[in-house]
Amino acid sequence: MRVLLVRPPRHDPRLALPYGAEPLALETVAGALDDCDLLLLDLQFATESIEEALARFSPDVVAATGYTADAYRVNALLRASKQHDDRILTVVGGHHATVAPGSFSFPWIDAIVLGMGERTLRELVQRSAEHRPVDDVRGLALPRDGRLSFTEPRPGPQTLDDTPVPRRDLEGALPERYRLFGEPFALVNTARGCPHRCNFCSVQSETKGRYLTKSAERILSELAGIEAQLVRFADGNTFGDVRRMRTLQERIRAAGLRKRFVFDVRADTIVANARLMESWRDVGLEYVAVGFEAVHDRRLASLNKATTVAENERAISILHQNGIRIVGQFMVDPDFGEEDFDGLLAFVQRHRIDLPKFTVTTPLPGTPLFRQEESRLTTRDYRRFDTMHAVLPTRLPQQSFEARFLELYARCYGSGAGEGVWRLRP
Ligand code: B12
Ligand code: SF4
Repeated sequence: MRVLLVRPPRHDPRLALPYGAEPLALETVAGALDDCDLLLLDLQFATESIEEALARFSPDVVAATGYTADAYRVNALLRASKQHDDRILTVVGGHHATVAPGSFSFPWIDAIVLGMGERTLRELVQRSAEHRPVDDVRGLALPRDGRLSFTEPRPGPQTLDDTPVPRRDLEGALPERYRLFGEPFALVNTARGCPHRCNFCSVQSETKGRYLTKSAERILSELAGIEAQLVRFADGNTFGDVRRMRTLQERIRAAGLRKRFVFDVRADTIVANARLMESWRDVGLEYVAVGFEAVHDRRLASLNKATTVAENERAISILHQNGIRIVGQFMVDPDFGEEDFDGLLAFVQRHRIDLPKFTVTTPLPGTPLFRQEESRLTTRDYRRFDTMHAVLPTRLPQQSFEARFLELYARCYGSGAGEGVWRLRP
């Protein structure tokens, strides 16, 4: 069977990320498609069009991924695939497909995969090879006659140790384009879901509230097979199980594995495990991404973040003391006034956050915040749900809000920012 795996292009040039990350979700599902001919079309970087790839590769299956802001483009890609040849089985999976399958309820889509897609996609491809219907494959939403019908839910795994090792060798991969801070890097997924319940975060919905992990042994063997020196753990929350991370640090040290790491860690976890941060620094931890989110306790409480500004500040000083660089994530609320923008910028500068990242608070489908704010949304155009645009009413006039948002990046990085830092265009 011939399977074309597609990642859509970036939808908005404003989201000019400082690097491109490998399409880990597609590499992961590809790991379960042992005896298939696979072609990756990574439209974030590829110059070939979907039409060209379809003509060149003649796939039996086209399988696409995407976030919420990508839904429109994923639909266009699968529509083009169906138009090219209506015998192609068209499949969509990923985060948005899981939390908002209705976005893909169109006749040109045969199957919407809900949740972790390795086993489901494998079964879909097998069915297609045997010319059998897919209607009873577990874990699907099926667009039928303008409505969605759902198959029996697929029970999730108990551990991630049984998941396939991602295929980083796919034809069509563009490793030279996957760079972080200007250098080649690899993404390694070690955990899914999260034990916390921040109301803006959709990570919990991917595992129905459970926290699933790979063991230290499994992570170590995956790391050993990776060429890049720099590794970013691609988890919502890498340190949800601190004991696991202690064991992994010890194993890495004992094995003498020399890599440099980027992790996401919560501020309260850093504060409670300052010595562990130091130990990780000694085995290569260089950057920690922290969701500080806000500079007022009142606001942190309204996000259900379960951290305080004092904890954020303590975490910052622990990271500074250990020489670990900080990727600090902050949410810009549509309700921000001039004084809030000033206060946020002052906090970032005062605390010498190395790489601040600002996003506009966005009620993403599948989150408690979405359910809470749905009636106030100013648009349902998911292209704007990229966390770079306001989709709720702004207190400042919309244009002033946008200008002040962009100014945060300009003030932190200057206008001549190049590869390695965030660039944002108006
Ligand atoms: C690592 C990460 C990043 C990395 C790398 C992303 C990448 N691979 O390109 C970086 C830092 C670059 C990043 C950037 C962004 N991210 Co991000 N990111 C994540 C994170 C933490 C892990 C994603 C990951 O790689 N997981 C590991 C893989 C293996 O799992 P997976 O993607 O879930 O895929 C599985 C299933 O979804 C399914 N599946 C997925 N695709 C497909 C396709 C098919 C055909 C099938 C069958 C199945 C399937 O099967 C896979 C294997 O089980 C998630 C949170 C999370 N825990 O998911 C957020 C998350 C995905 N990111 C999010 C967002 C919003 C963004 C940004 C828009 C933020 C911003 N404004 O900068 C950008 C967009 C980047 C872009 N357009 O490319 C949101 C998406 C929410 C949404 N509904 O859209 C998430 C969920 C976090 C959140 N805020 O809730 N991100
Ligand atoms: S924002 Fe981070 S800590 Fe909060 S629920 Fe999401 S992954 Fe967990």
